[in-house]
Amino acid sequence: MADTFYALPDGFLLGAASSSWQTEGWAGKKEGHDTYIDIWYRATPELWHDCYGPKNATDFYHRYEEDIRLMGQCGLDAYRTSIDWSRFIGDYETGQVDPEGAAFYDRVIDGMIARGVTPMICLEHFDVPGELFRTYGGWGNRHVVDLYVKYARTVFERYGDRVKQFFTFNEPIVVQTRTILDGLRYPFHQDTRLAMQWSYHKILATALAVREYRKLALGGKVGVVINIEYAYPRSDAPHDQKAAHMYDLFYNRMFLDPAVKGEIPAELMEILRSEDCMFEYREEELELIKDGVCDNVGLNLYFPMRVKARESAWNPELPFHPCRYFEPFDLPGKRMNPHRGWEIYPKIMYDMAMRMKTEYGNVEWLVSENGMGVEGEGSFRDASGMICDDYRIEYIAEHLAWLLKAVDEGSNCKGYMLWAFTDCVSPLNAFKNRYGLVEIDLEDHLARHIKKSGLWFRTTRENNGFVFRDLKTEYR
Ligand code: BGP
Repeated sequence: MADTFYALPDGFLLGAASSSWQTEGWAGKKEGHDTYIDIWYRATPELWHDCYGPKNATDFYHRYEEDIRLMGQCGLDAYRTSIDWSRFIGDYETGQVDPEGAAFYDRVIDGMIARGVTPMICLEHFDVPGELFRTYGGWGNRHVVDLYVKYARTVFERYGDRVKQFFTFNEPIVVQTRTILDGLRYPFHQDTRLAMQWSYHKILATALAVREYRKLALGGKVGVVINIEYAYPRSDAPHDQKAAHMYDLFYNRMFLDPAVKGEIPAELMEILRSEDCMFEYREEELELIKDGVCDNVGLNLYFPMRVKARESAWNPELPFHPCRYFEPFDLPGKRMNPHRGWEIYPKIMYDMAMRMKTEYGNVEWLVSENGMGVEGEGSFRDASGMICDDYRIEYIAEHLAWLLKAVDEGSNCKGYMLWAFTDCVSPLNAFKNRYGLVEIDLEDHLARHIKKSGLWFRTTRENNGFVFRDLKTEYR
C-alpha cells in the first residue's frame, strides 16, 4: 500500500493531556482536601486494580519539573491538566485560595511556560471537592454552581494573564452517569432525575463560568471537554437510526448543543418531562446558557458507539433510562483494543470533525483526548530497555491521518492532544492499562522513561508531519 506524508497545518497543536488526580498524588493535601474520587477510592479500594488509586498516582506533585522537561523532549506544544478544586481553594464560600495549594499550581504553570509548553487548564476532572459532595450531595445542589463560579473566577484572575485556554469540565457527563444513572460506582445510587440534575447544573456552571471569564477580558478562550461517543446505527432501517439518534441526544448533544449552540435540545427536555425526570431549572437560567456559549470545545474521541433498536420490551416498573431507546450492537469482525475493551475505528475522527463543520457552525475545536491503553507493555522492551509501542504509534498516526483529512476538507480543528503524556491512574483500572508517551516504572520508584511513541511524537513535531499508509474505510 502506498505511503503518504500527512502534514500538520501551520499552528496545529500537538499536545498531550492528563489531570490532577490521575497524576499528583495526595502529597501536599491537607485535612479536608479530599475529592469525590478520593472518597470513592477510600470506600472501595479493592475495586481498583491492585488497590492502586489516587494516593500516590505518578507523584507529579514532587516530580513535575522532571515531567515538564520530558514534555519538551517529546516535542509537546501544549499540555492539558486540571486544577484540583479542593487543593486550590481554601474557602469555598468566598472563593479564596489555599496559599500552599495555589502555589503548587503557580509552579506547574510557570514551569511549563518557561519550557515553552502551552498550559491548558481544566477546572474539574471528575473531582468535585469531598466537602461539597458530603455537604450538598455534589452537583445535585444549585448552590454548588455558585461556589464553582467563584472558584472559576479565582482561577481566571490568578492565571488568566498567562493561561489562554481554560476548560470548565472534563467529560461533565461521566460521574453522574456512572454513579447515579447506572449505579456502578460509589455511592451506588440509582436516581435518573438526580443524574439529569447534575448534568443540568454542569451545563449551567459552564455558561456562567464563560460569562465570568468574558467580564475579565483576558483575551483567551474557555471551552468544555466533552467525551463524544459517536453513535453508528446497526443498519439504515428507521428503528436503528432512531436508536442512534437517541443515544446521540442523551450522551453527546446534551452537553455539546448548549456549549456550542446555547441550547439544551428541546426534544431531550420533552422526553425528560414526559418521563417525569425533568431537572429543576429557572427560565432565566436558560437565557444565561444562551449567553454563555463556549469559545471552542475539546472533544475526547476514543471509540465508536454502535447501537440498534431494543429487542426486548422496556420494564415499565423501572424509572426512565435513556437505554429504553437502544441497545449496544456488537459488530462482528470489529477491530478491538482488548486491554480496554474499546473498539478501534479511527474514522470517528473524520466523521465527528465533519459533523462539527456541518452541524455545529464549524466552531473551533480540538481533539482533547485520544489514545490507547495497553496492558503488559514491559514485554515490548528493546535491548536498551525502551518500550517499543509500535501499536500506539500506529494508533495515533491512523487517527491523526483521518483528522487531518477532515481539516483539509475545512473542519476547524486546531489540534490533537494524546491521552496521556505519562502513564497515569485510570478510574478503577489504575495502572493496568498504560497510555503514556512516557513510562512510569512502578518497580523502580516511579522512574520515567520515554517510550518509542514519545520519540515518534517529537519527530512528528520536528517534521511537521509523518508518513503513514493511505487511508481506507473499514466496514462502515
Ligand atoms: C477519559 C478520561 C480520562 C482517562 C481516559 C482513558 O474518558 O477523561 O481521565 O481516564 O478516558 O480512560 P481509562 O482511564 O478509563 O482507560
